[in-house]
Amino acid sequence: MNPTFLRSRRQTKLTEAAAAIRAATRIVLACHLRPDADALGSLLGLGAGLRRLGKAVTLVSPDGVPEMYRFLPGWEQIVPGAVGDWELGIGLDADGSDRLGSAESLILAQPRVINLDHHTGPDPYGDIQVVDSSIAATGELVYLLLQELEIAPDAEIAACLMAAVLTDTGCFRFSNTTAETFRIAAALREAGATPGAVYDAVYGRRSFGATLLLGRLLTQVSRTEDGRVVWSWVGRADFEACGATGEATEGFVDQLRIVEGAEVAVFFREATHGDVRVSLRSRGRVNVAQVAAEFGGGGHVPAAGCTVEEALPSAMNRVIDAVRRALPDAAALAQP
Ligand SMILES: [Mn+2]
Repeated sequence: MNPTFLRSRRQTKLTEAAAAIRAATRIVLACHLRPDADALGSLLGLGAGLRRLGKAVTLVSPDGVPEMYRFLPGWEQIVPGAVGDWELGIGLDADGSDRLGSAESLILAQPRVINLDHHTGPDPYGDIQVVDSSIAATGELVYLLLQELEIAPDAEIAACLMAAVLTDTGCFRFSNTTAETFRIAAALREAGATPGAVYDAVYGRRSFGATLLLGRLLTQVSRTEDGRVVWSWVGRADFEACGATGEATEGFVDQLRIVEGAEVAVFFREATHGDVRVSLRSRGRVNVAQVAAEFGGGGHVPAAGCTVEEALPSAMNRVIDAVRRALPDAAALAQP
């Protein structure tokens, strides 16, 4: 779809969302499972903005706030679930309402529901769907919505939205980074947010256990004969031996993405229940969101994820097979 059309559709939806917010006094907001900085930053940034409008706001993250994101101002206000009554529910950064986990029924039960998201998934929900896959971060949509509500970001809101935008653009490196992204980032910087503080908190530190685990990732790395697909894994035994937790693997897939010749990088992590979490990254020629969708996951063209309920070796085989099939000239290579 052409960008002008997308922008005008987005503007219509933002106006509708702002009207619904103005009409409500009690509002519940929730972000997706296994939250990232875009989910939590959007939750906190929008929550702080709505409070400035005098709204009573409840902020829900079904999986809580991981240690690494506890630099976000106001994170202590986030609860894993809530009971009460509200007039409006807002889901953030969730590719389908099921991504809200235990907060799904809470959000969908509200008299009016806004869905604020930038994923490509085919599963929209809510009365007002502010969904624009051309935008880099849900945090940008929150910024635009606050503008619509005539709220200029203060230092707290700016810090939260900067975290959202900086991380979902890979520090402004990904192809989703637009001129508009920089205009929004400039406004956030003007309001007091510093990209360096976000970088230090999210990427600039690694625990000793995570460092040992990274060593395992690097020694267990493999690639296809042509080098176009690079993957590695860490199993439960690795976590135990290194004294590391699931959070330690943040950014691991990027260590695979930077291998020379890699078009697609895949990181497999054996979770405590025995299922396998898969992170996929692409240099852009392969749509890894489509690969992830084959396994019930989702994401964006360059970055996606899924969970495979199988033993690690068979999960790895199946996903790498699917990636091979998704390579642009896979059909030509298959010719005898
Ligand atoms: Mn996002």
